[in-house]
Amino acid sequence: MKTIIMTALSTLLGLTSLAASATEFQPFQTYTRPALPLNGEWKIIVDPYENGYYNYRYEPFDQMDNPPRSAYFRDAKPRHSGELIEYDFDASESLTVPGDWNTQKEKLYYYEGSIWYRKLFNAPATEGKQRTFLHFGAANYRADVYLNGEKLGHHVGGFTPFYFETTGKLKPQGNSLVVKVDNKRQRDGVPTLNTDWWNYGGITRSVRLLVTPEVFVRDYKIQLNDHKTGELSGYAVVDGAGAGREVRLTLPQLNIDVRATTNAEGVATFSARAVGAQLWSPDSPRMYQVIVRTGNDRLDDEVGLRTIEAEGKQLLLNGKPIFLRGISLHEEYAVDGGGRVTSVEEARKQLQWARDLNANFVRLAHYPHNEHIVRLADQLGVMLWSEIPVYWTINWDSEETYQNAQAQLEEMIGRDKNRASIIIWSLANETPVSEARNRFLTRLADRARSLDSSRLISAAMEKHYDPENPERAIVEDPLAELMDIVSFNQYIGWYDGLHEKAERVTWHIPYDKPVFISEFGAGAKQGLQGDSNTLWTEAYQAELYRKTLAMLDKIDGFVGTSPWILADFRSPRRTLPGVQDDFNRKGLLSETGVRKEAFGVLREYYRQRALERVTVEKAEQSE
Ligand code: GCB
Repeated sequence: MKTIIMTALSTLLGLTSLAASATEFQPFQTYTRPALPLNGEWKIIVDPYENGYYNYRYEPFDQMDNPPRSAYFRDAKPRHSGELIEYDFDASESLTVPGDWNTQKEKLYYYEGSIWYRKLFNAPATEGKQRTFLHFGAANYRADVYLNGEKLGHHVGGFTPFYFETTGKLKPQGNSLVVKVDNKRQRDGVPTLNTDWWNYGGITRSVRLLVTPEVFVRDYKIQLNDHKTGELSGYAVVDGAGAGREVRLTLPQLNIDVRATTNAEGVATFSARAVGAQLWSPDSPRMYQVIVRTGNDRLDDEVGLRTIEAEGKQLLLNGKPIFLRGISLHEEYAVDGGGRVTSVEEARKQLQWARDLNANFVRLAHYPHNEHIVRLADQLGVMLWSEIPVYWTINWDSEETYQNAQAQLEEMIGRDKNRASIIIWSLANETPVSEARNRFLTRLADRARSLDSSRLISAAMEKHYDPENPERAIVEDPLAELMDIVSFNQYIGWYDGLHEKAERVTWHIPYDKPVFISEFGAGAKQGLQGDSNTLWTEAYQAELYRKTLAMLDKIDGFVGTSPWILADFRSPRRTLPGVQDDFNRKGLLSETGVRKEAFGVLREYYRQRALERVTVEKAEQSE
């Protein structure tokens, strides 16, 4: 991860103990800023041997003082008929950005390796001392970025944003932006070699060029500290300013207009009171306009105000108990044969499917999803769980792996910390208990809390059985002590017996905390009819949902669930011909959005849950 601009937000937040690392990330709120999009057609060269990156002695070109013109990032053309250049972007094929490469060209369906992307563009008009930045929503997994033959830097991690300052580096016309994207899986990577999703490669989210004043609002945070008093606090980070710069925070609909002054690091802190604010909730996702200004720069945004807390075994949204009627989701929209979600429309369709299920909560698994869906969830009133890809068996002993995970956590929180919809940051999924793992996740949990105290921290843990009693399931994990909410995945009836087992199992969960079941499910091929004892039929899956929901209802402190999963999704682990054909079939919908029987089972369960809450609220009001 690239350090582009040095500020010391970590110092402000009292994080001086954090060892300086190459992974420090300085969040940049770009979504609502005008920008020149660099999306659309990019020329590409598929380079499995990394021929454009290494010479024949396997020495990287970009670490040489004068990289030869044979390095692809030089984007060269023969200057005369005797010059040997063995590549040509202009004559090469293309891919669309944003987008995964796997579903754009058949020959790239299983490809794992490097592809070079090239875009030519003219510089936007700038005035005076304006600055420019190249911003990438995400590229999976490693991106090396070059502008006009010069390396800007690199970024590791497939699902989070990164950017580079390009002030003074743009030519008025014909800039060559070259990005080498490499999606080879890495043992020490985050995630590691082994996952249950498709390793979509490419520049999967938008590329944009931003123009800012010399001094501008790079980042801000606003949070509601107390739903009763309306007490708000926050900060703004001004880039290019030292101490003494005035920053103004305005929430016009709440008559909030406060000013603060930056400290030496360019950080200004605010506090205010939102009198009479309507709090954000799924029933009423009220959003308020926010304007952060300094000098001639202005950042516009919209935020919802809400609190989320765990108190004993209860989960409280704005001080009131809430049940999470959830569903898990991968960032994949395969209705049209596609892969990664690339547009607001696709994200909206995913959330619409969740709402059709009467869900009020979505678990964004297993990595940070695109910013569109998070912002739509704010607007639509869908609560979210957002996770980093610390999945299964990553290398707990490697400091580099840790720094990578931490950087992805910082980038996720950095981007989305103002989204009311996100109520839970998840640190990990189904990680095996060990000392090294516990140390790793303890560090991550501390880091997450230091960056954001306005959300809950969790991780999807696992269950085991009482050695004396094979039908007594236990959730005990040192990690649970660190979590605000005890979440775990369980597959009774699929990987663990048949669905009738759910009628007998009892649960022992020895924590005075809310309990959330982050996964359960069964595979079903949409359209496959048969009896409810036959695997892969819709009937089996539906019956598993009935029995599992009845079992979960008996768990003390049960505050919600996000079954696995909304729609069938691609995974190379799922090869069974005629049934799976490269898809994990645990969806309640097929990959094209056709409902299976279990969809109706969960929808009805959630309808009842929603009704119960309304009944309780009515009773409270009449007391
Ligand atoms: C799990 C994982 C999820 C898998 C799912 C399955 O426990 O968290 O990523 O896809 O099981 O279908 O096996």
